[in-house]
Amino acid sequence: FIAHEQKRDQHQSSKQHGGPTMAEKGVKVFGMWASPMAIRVEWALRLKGVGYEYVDEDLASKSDALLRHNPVTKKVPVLVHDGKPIAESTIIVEYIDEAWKDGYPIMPADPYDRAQARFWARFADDKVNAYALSVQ
Ligand SMILES: N[C@@H](CCC(=O)N[C@@H](CS)C(=O)NCC(=O)O)C(=O)O
Repeated sequence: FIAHEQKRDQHQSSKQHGGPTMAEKGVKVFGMWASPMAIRVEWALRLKGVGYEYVDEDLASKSDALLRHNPVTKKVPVLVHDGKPIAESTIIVEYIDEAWKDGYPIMPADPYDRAQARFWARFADDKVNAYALSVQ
């Protein structure tokens, strides 16, 4: 099964970014090149200097691995860390910030500033979603 998944991932144009260390070994991002939400996750990993494997999904024909890791919304991005999947870009970014605490801080330290950061992230998402609906 693992061999099959590796083959499938290679087929889905999987690339390694950055130099992996012990803790980063199992970091994988399922994204789509034009997805701002997936790019958000890649930026967070790059800010932290975390090496990761990237799997570019064809959203018209999603991989079994994506559907298995995110059976609820079936959307990208999905971060898989040591075999454990996380969906939703803002939740993933906060996870990355907490999991790699020693790297570049992404969220502000102050609770009020954190609330503001979450407000603007959601505001931007709502705008992107409204635009996406209007062009469908
Ligand atoms: N709220 C989600 C939105 C993710 C999202 O909309 N992903 C799109 C690509 S930008 C997707 O996977 N679309 C495929 C589908 O809806 O089936 C997040 O922030 O992660």
